[in-house]
Amino acid sequence: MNKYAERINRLRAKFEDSGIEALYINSVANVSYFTGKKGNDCSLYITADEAWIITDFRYEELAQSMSEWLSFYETGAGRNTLSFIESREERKIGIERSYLPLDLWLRFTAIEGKEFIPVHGLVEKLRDVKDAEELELIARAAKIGCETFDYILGFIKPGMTEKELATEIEYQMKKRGAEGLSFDTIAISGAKTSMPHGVPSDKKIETGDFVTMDYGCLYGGYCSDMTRTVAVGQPTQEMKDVYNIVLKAQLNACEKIHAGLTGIECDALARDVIAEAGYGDRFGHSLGHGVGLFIHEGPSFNQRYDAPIPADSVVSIEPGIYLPGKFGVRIEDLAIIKESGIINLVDSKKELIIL
Ligand SMILES: [Mn+2]
Repeated sequence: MNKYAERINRLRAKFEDSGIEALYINSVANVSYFTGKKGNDCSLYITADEAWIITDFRYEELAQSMSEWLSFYETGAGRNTLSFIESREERKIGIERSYLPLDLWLRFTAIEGKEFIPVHGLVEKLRDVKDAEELELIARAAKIGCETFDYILGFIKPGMTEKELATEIEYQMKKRGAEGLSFDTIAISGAKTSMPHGVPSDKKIETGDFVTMDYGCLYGGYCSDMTRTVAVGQPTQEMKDVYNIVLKAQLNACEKIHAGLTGIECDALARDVIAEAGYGDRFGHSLGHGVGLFIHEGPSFNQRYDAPIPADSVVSIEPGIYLPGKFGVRIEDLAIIKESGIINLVDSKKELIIL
């Protein structure tokens, strides 16, 4: 049995607890998880003993290449998702509450004799734990990010704009084999670094600025994510002090996180260091998020995630301190979580770099 069929079986094992006889899957990442291909314009329908891919003529060959584990329902000429669902015997059909378009929900629920049950996180929970091949793809994506950082240190110069820097980061990742970006590149400077998700603009990088770069790429469909903050020219004492607090928090988390701790406990490993230094209210986001087919998935390091973090999940470790009107610092690595600790996929230098 191939790994996609195995994944489908693991999903089926959850049907009974969810009170469903079938699951309709239309989120691109979740379709990708069961097909191994980018799941655009395709949806899946999984029952206890059948698995269908629903798509049109353009994807005929692709769908047929999956015939080992997926039957193909070709849409077009009066056949569509609705007619497929109508033709099915299952009565209790799960839909992905976070992804089903409202339009489809309205059409589905107009079908008589069926009950549509919104489910949440069934596939996502499976995706939290990565297999060896997935870990390899994420590691490769992360390595492209690290190599790009090495290159970009020699590229940053006062007078260039944030947009120029962001564009170069993206070009360098693609040149190194990335097939795309895992999210819009953040490259911001000076006072703008106090905005955790600031957008690159025509602002020029100036001597004395912090520059924060938060970026990642796609490789084999999987995401990477990393952040570094560097100084261009001599930073002030306050900039150095704040940087070193974030660094201390980040290192403490990297050293002590392991599978089995809850997301709350992991988050506290960094948050407590920042709070003790007096900046607790200036670290307003979570410590980390899962990364995989999506840039933000499970599990999470935050102040609410009270479940144990599973081994072989991949999570970012990214504390920050943000001082409005002045500057911000964030340092982010990406780690495979193991029982014994983490495997850090980002090996770029973390001590303050002054260019
Ligand atoms: Mn991140």
